[in-house]
Amino acid sequence: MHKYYQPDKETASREQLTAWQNKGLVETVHRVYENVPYYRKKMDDAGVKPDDIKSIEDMHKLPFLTKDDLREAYPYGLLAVPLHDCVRIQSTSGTTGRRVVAFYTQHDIDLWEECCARAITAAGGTPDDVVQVCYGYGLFTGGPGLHGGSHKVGCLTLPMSSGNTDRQIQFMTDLGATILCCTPSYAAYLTESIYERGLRDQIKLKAGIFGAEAWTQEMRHDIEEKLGIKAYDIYGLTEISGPGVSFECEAQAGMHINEDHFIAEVIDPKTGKVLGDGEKGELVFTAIDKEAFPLIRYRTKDICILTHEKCACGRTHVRMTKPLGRSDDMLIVKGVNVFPSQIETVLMNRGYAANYQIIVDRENNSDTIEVRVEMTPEMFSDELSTINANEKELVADLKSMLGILAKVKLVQPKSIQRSEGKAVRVIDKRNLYTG
Ligand code: DLL
Repeated sequence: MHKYYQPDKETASREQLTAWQNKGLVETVHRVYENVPYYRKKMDDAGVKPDDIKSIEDMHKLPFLTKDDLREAYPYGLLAVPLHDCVRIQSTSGTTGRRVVAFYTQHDIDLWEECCARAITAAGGTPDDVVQVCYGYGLFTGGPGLHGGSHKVGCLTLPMSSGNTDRQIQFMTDLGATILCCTPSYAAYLTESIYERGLRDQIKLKAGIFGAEAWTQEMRHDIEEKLGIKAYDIYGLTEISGPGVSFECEAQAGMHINEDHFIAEVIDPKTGKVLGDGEKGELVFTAIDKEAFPLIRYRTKDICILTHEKCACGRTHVRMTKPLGRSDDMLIVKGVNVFPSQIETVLMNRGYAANYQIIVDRENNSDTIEVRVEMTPEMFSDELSTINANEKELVADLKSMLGILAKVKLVQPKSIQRSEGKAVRVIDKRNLYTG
């Protein structure tokens, strides 16, 4: 029944996992050195030859790969097989510079979909389930990845893609969707819309698989409670395959990284030094059994913590925390590091929905930060004095969370634009990185 709970792989001993990783790493390094001139040069420049890599103990000798490398090598420069062998491309949603394009052979697609199938199975999915996929289809990996995973598990798959909320809710109720796959911000929006239409009773959902953007525990609990489901986090990135690089199990205590396919390291983003379990740093991945686009020591910019501690579910694969921020999009406001997730925590703790925007600006050489958040519908009819008091309350909470003063503006319900994909939470008007 649970075809994609694969105990032989997912509960393999550490010795077995290490043996697979050693073999996969050595083979991959030799293969890319021979087939990819860009890698050969990178390794030559770093003074490392394929024979220097005998096991994962030698990983630290290999140079890191970054998004800049991908841009430089765009489009075919990192391809490790003839283009003729590829059957698909996917691409990131990047808005600056050249897009990142990832290539897949049929083997790579199967591997990726298997990861997504494991995620769906870990969320309780079986062939009896109806999986509604409202991640975007197309170049974005969200739709195609979960879609393929759902097929592999044998679920009835509703390939909705993003948007058209009325239609989403109609199919959800008419066809009795039991598992919802979308971004957490869209899940929050769908929840709100289901309540508005008075359709909560007609929803049969039991689980949600939400990822592709940061979300807090508070947001998880809110969605779980309102929809009566269990909400699972799922993580991934186009460069490594897409969603399913890691996923949550029923313990909801970190995401298991599919270690039989990907080696994970956490490094100090400044020095590149490899950090141990429990230490916070930048996540780095090496794909050990991909054919077309096998990235080695790819720096994700996602900040997180790994743990090899035993998980209650029995899976042995290492777990990562949800990304705690990005080493590159962390905001520095008045010299203080600010993560949008901290602001979200404050808002959710005070009962606001996750409809907010953070606007950072600079006036008279001094940074300003303003948080716009929608009033709850009850508040909308309150006196101005009450609204002012609520704003003041939030200012105080934010001050104690962030250590700096942030302006707060309560705006009318529904006035912040909803997202069907990844929400745009931060508007940084300072243009610190241009010119
Ligand atoms: O977002 C793949 C994906 C699709 C993951 C659907 C999960 C579900 P990219 O567009 O390449 O791929 O963006 C990758 O998104 O480096 C993280 O910064 C962020 N991200 C992905 N999953 C999570 C998550 C897809 N669960 C980038 N929590 C990554 C927080 C996430 N951030």
